[in-house]
Amino acid sequence: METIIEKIIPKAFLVGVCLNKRDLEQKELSLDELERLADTAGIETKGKFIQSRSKIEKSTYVGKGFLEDLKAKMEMVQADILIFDNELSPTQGRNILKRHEIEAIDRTELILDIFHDHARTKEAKLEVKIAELKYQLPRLKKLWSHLDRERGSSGSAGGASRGMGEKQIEVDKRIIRQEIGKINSELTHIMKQKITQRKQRENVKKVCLVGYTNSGKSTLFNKLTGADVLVEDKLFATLDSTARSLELEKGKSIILSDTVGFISSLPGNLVASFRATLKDVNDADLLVHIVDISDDNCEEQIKAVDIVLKEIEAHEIPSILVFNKVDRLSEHRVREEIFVDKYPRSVIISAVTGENIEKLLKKIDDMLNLSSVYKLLFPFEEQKLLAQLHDFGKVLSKDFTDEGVEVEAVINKEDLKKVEKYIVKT
Ligand SMILES: Nc1nc2c(ncn2[C@@H]2O[C@H](COP(=O)(O)OP(=O)(O)OP(=O)(O)O)[C@@H](O)[C@H]2O)c(=O)[nH]1
Ligand SMILES: [Mg+2]
Repeated sequence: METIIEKIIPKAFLVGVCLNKRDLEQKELSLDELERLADTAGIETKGKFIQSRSKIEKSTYVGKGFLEDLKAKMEMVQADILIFDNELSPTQGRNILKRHEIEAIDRTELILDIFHDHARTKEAKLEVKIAELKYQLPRLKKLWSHLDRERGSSGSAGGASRGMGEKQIEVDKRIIRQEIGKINSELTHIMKQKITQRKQRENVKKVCLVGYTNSGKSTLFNKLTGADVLVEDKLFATLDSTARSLELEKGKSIILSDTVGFISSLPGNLVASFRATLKDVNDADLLVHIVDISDDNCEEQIKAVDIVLKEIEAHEIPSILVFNKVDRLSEHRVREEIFVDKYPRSVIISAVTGENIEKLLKKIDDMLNLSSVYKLLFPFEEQKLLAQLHDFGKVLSKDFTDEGVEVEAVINKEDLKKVEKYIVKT
């Protein structure tokens, strides 16, 4: 007899909070992104709600009445979970379940779930495991509180009245910490091996593709190197790093890497756990920052990527801004015209049609050969030139002193003549 296995797709309501009316549009875009995350994780979105309020409700994040109302609506469409577009504290998650009988998860848990499913290499799997364990640590209570209830314990800490659940939590916490320690040493071992491999190709310049998830990094990587890294219209298709040699011109090769994409409000733990995978970013001589120009939120995405680059201390590496998917803009390409003016140092390409790829390769070559870091001292009356430097160079630091403004910046040789007289000899 044939058995039909019905795949049960979890159904969810998505919830965001808006504390300031001016942020409403941004919150809506963020909820749309959460819906894409849910879809990637195999969860169907049944409704999206934003609650406007003046401050966060400490115990349940959103208000009691709002939760009751949501619960009724969820029952009507048989939605099983509530996904919050922000990080819920362990207590808030617990309270929502206990007081309203609603299973609530947050953005972080959803991202962790996707990372869990998409990790392919041993390194990425270990990194995801660490992030999961760190996420679990403060939330263990949820799993064991039933022990206290069953034994009628008051659950108060200390002495003989201490509940079974509480003891179990401590044991578990110790086990989890030991596990994290073990995985960390395994990762250190893998990283050491990688360093040895890298030393052998030290004299080759390294270029790394970075950018928001789904911006087209892997598509460009495959196009340039002939590799077949997985490309998907889903978030976080790539979770590991791949490196390939690429010939810029005859006899002149670089190493190009494709790596995991970033997203706004990327959980700190996750970034910290991905040190080994993100090592390709830190080791690069040049970063190629890919942006999806067809996404209405792309300027916010640039900012989100810059925040993560700063977090992993890669913000001082010279970079090229590349707007991708220009083929998706409508006929008049108004946004392209605006961005050419607004980001004059950027390159606008299509990784699919190949438009402007040659121009990008030339730019990569120029940047690798020609840019270096310079120390400059600008007299106060040269403010205009200093403002221009922000445009044609990459300002790393700025210090106001008695003599003028001390600046450290990455400057292309072509532009150097504009500020040459202010270079400080070291
Ligand atoms: N129209 C168009 N689509 C593109 C272009 N580049 C990438 N895409 C599509 O965008 C989606 C995401 O592409 P990927 O290359 O997987 O993006 P990614 O930046 O590697 O994404 P993650 O690995 O998930 O961070 C896929 O459906 C691609 O086919 C482009 O230039 N034009
Ligand atoms: Mg990718």
